[in-house]
Amino acid sequence: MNPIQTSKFLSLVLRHKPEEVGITLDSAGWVDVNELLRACAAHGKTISREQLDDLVASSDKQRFAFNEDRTRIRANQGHSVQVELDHKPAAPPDILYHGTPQKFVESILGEGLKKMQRHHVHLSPAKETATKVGDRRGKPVILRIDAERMRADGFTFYLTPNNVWLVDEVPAKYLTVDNNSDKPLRRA
Ligand code: HQG
Repeated sequence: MNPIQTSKFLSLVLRHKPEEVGITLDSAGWVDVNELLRACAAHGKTISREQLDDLVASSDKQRFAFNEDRTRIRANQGHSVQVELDHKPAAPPDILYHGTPQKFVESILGEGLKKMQRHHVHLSPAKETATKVGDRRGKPVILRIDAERMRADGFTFYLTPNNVWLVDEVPAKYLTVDNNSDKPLRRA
């Protein structure tokens, strides 16, 4: 597996289907590193400890984290299996962004942003990140979230180690379409 395939496979195992390699995650999403690597190898997906270290260190979005003594690993966010990640509540920036494909916008402006299959709605402090997220599934539209007003109204926000802001939902009244959404995405 190349690093992207390895990252995708570990995302599958550590977020969605640990049973794919016959492991279980603990209640906070952690699994013993040796157990994980043994289980992957037993299912034809050999990953060395060195490859894993490189992946955790270099992942563009810091998808995975080791515990302090580096004996356990988990996904930082994005799970569909039940886990308690213990992200700390924090005060968000005044404005956050969410990128979504055009086809979802009407529904979102009607019923708000829902967490769908994930545990939270994912929001970004940077428009560019939101654009990339929306761009995964079609022409992206950027939504602006009045996070300052949501916080004042009692919504709790959580910050992940990879700078994603999480919230249970965003009711429609806090959402507006960003005017510059239709600018083409500049690709590196
Ligand atoms: C949409 C990836 C209709 C929502 C990304 C999104 C991100 C609604 C989709 C991270 C809706 C859910 C999260 C409503 C929300 N009606 N559509 N009421 N409410 N939606 O993948 O935010 O590579 O669960 O706009 O890069 O797209 O996995 O969430 O389009 O960082 O590390 O429903 O996942 O990172 O899709 O992406 P997702 P997301 P990773």
